Amino acid sequence: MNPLPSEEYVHKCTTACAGCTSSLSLRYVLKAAGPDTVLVVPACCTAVLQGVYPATAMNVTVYNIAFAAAAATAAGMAAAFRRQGRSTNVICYAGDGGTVDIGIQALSGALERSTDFLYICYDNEAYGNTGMQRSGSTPIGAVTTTTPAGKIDQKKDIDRIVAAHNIPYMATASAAYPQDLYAKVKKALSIPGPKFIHLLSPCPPGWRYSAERSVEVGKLAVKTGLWVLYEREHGQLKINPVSKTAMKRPVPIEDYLSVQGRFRGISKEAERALKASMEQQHRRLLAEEAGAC
Ligand SMILES: Cc1ncc(C[n+]2csc(CCOP(=O)(O)OP(=O)(O)O)c2C)c(N)n1
Ligand code: SF4
Ligand SMILES: [Mg+2]
Repeated sequence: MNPLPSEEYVHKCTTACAGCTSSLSLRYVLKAAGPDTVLVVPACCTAVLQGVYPATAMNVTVYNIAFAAAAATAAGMAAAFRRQGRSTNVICYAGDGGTVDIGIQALSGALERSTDFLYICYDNEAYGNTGMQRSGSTPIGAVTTTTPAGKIDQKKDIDRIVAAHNIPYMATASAAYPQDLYAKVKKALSIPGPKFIHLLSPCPPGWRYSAERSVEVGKLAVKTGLWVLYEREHGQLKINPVSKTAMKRPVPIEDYLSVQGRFRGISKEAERALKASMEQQHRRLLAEEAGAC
């Protein structure tokens, strides 16, 4: 296993909560992207944890933009850079609320117009920055400040929505698997056109577990099969070996749910629905990988 580059583009002075995997993921993303990168960040925790100039924690250019406009902004920026003959990476780093709900229109437009950029959705499964309200990406059964009895709707499947745009590269990843995340960002940035990476980002205060367990929670998400690591390159799906193993011999999902306070008291019905949609996703992905659909 090769060590990741020692260069740091996210300094230690972020204002992120202890154990924040959104900021940890960003650290790996920028190690892969390098200094010739502009980050486009809508309203979200990242817009706060980056700090305020001149005391910013970021060592690349960051463009903060209104919630709904990240992908539209990135599209204009990428077009301007390419017109100037510059290969600067344009990366949107947006939360799940800013992606699956509020920014979805701009995202769809940018994907459809073959924008040469990478869109990363870090998914802490709620509107974290404003106190953990439910988003379209919150899983069924999870308690948030606006779903005190547990969310009654299923998580929106943004990956299938993105896949319907037939973009050249998309992947799922997790900071609990840094080498994999790094390699996927590198690959994405080597491919022209629109790319999308969906990161599961465990969030200690929102998910209600203690900060030192973040990597363990990220690994449990994968080992239970609830978060499947894969990539789809020019329509060819490849599931990571760790997720293949999880599909065959999963760790019980109760092990993932029981370490998080947001699932305390989850109903049997919601747990069954969570399991059923996971199994359906596995069948769909395995069939696609085998070329059966
Ligand atoms: C148009 C608009 N509505 C609401 C807000 C308030 N707001 C700022 S960040 C945020 C939550 C963003 O959630 P998400 O995109 O999931 O990112 P996270 O905070 O979880 O990192 C909200 C509701 C805003 N800035 N602009
Ligand atoms: S609320 Fe969650 S995502 Fe936001 S900074 Fe804290 S740990 Fe990170
Ligand atoms: Mg969020």
